[in-house]
Amino acid sequence: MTSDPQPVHLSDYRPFPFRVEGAELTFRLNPSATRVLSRLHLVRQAPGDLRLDGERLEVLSLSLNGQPLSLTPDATGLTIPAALIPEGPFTFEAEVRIDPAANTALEGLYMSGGMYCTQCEAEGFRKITFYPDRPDVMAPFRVRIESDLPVLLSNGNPVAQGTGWAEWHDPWPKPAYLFALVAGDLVAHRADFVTRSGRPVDLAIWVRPGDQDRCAYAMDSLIRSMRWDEEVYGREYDLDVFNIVAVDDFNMGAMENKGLNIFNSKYVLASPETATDDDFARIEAIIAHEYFHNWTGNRITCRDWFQLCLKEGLTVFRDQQFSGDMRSHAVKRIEDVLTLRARQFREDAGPLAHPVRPDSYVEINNFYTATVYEKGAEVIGMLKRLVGDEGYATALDLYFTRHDGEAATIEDWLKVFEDATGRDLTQFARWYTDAGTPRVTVSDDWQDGTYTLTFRQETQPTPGQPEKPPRVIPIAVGLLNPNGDEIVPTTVLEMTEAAQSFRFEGLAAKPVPSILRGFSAPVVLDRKASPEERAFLLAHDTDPFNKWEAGRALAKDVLARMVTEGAEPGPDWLDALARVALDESLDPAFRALALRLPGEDDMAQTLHEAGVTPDPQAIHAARRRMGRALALRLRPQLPALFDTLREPGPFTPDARAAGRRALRLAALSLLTRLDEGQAAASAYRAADNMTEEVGALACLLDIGRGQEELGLFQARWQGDRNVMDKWFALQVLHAAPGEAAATAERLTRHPQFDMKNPNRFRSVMGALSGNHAGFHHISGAAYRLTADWLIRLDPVNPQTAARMSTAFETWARYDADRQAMIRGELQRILAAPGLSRDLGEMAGRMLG
Ligand code: 0A1
Ligand code: ZN
Repeated sequence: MTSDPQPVHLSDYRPFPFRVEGAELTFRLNPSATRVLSRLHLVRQAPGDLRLDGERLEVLSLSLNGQPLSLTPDATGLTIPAALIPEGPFTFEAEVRIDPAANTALEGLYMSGGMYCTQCEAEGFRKITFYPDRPDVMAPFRVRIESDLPVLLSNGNPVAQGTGWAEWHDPWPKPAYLFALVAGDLVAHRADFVTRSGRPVDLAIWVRPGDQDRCAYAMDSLIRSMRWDEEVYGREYDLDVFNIVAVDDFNMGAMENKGLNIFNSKYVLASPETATDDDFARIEAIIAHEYFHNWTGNRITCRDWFQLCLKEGLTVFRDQQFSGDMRSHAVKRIEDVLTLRARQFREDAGPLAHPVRPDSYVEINNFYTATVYEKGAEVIGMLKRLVGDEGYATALDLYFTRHDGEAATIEDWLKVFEDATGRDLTQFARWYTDAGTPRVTVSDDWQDGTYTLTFRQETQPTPGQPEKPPRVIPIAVGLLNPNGDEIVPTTVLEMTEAAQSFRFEGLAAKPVPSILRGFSAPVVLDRKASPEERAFLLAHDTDPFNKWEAGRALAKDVLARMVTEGAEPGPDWLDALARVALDESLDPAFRALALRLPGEDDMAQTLHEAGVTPDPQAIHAARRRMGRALALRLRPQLPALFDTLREPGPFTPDARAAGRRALRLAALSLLTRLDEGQAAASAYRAADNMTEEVGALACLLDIGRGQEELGLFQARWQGDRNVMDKWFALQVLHAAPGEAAATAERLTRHPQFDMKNPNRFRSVMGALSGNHAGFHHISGAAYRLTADWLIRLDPVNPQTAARMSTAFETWARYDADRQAMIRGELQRILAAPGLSRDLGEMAGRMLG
């Protein structure tokens, strides 16, 4: 680490003083000594030196217009003084040597299982060659790859190839972060696509030999995504080929490199035997996400990394719309809100809170967060609600025509909406610049046929932002009659003040309000409703999200009282939930979601916000009692629920079948609390798909059984990296609180544990922090183990170490002992010699 890395500020943005008219790259691949020749055609746009980024490059030669340059790069790049640069167009050439085999950080050019691949977002290209590695410098690329490996891929269209070489040309100007190269012994799963204007596109998914029969679902998802983007957004694909490559060692989910998406193999490879329903759904979503980036990210990119949400928020929003269209909008919305609350609300409430568009960072890789992605998507959802579907469609058309080929900002994005709809979005822009989750408190009043809803909004201070002016909040509301009929259909109330009332007149009886339908804004809704009212909405609300939300709120009230008062669940909640669980007119996927108990981490946050210090062990114990009470209530129906939902015929991954399996497994999980695992043990043996295999195993592990099944699982899946990740994760996730750290520690000594593989590392250490009561066990063992491994991983893969450190972001919720232990571990991390900028920034921010 260079001492005390300096933050980068949005306000310091300056355009690059040169244009890159073309980049020509030649790669002579060699595992430990790859030579990269680059020829950049440049033109001056404004006065100044030419500064090129470059890190860990061994310089072989540098020249300008053919004249050797005797310049020495510093640790972060190379400066060519203005005096050496001619007036007109000129050519800069560099030859450098890099070592892909030693690149365990998985940024730049690296090796994974014998293949070469790249990851350049955000700032990996500078580890490949000297270049203005910033998203607002866009250029067409020509690439020549020289290697004995049979498959040589880069961005754009293939130009020519021969024995030991291939050439690619990408005609679309792009920033360096979208550059990609792959070389390996790979096989393709192929398909054809014809765009609606008649362009034929060769589609290929490249995998290791033996994996080609697990690509069909990803390919099908790709084709559906391409068609959907044409139909819904009017966006067509723009090259002759579209390639996807699956790699085992990858820091994130996938990457949208132009024409050559690179994926973590777990988000490509799937068969019924190896992938769960959740895996299938995630593959569909991520394939779509990366494909959609072709327009929202690639054709229109970000001016600088502060604008990351411009491409990510919009692309997440689009992939969520797509999944909703492919599956069920109601179920998708509930799942998305569950994720938002679990990850983004948690982030927004702690020391890592930052705006959707941050205004400073030390390491940009630390800002690929739930706030930028998921809250970024929520902000677009609100915008769409405020301007309406038509306004949204007009604004997007304008966005694509106005900014195609450009590197844009959030200001550009909002201006498009203002111009297309005539709306003033000054106040709305706060959603991008202000961190924190608003809390909206509701009270109501009923008088002479007039029903009044009064809302108050308040946002707690976040790091660096003490003041929180009110935001515009679209609150979708419907009103129901006491008999369950809807008397006021969904209406969007626009809250713009700190406190504001809305009146509904001419009503015959006091209505029951359904507030924040569809989760119309990412806020915490604070409404003290009676259990009867919640049960009423659970039974009658016509808005599926709020119907589910009513059940969830009821469950959280029950669980909170169990934790704080030692109460037991009463018949009101049990009966209301049982009615939904057994209602065959409802979608099984919805019923399964209704049966899911509130998460322990979520409960801890809710208690903390209510002024109660959460005791992780007490929450865990209460949640188990809650599950058992529900199981007892449903006892007579559980076996039938489990059996009749069995899918006849072969496995299909569609939403209908997945929903039936989800409900079946919810029933199995309850049954397991009553029969000591008998049903789960036989379900495990009868399972013919991974969803049920993993589902049954999880049930057994939850009650401290499943050792024999773990052995069977291991024997069967030994040779499959992606499936074995599940084996590692399950044991830690479902370990008893007092055993979680020891289980994780034991697994780190397993011969198949490999910290260099991010998926494997996450399957142990990520699972440990996902086991709430285990992670926060009062012994502090999990804290210590996590910190030990972050310190060990940091020099190998700082990016993944930094991401995993968010396990500690919630320290301020807990009691003094736990706080001291966590802070102690964060201080220990901060004191580690040679700490990376990535992990250093995270630990520093968490300590405050
Ligand atoms: N842009 C990708 C995610 C991604 C981001 C950063 C990476 O390395 C630091 C890798 C991938 C996406 O949104 O899918
Ligand atoms: Zn993305």
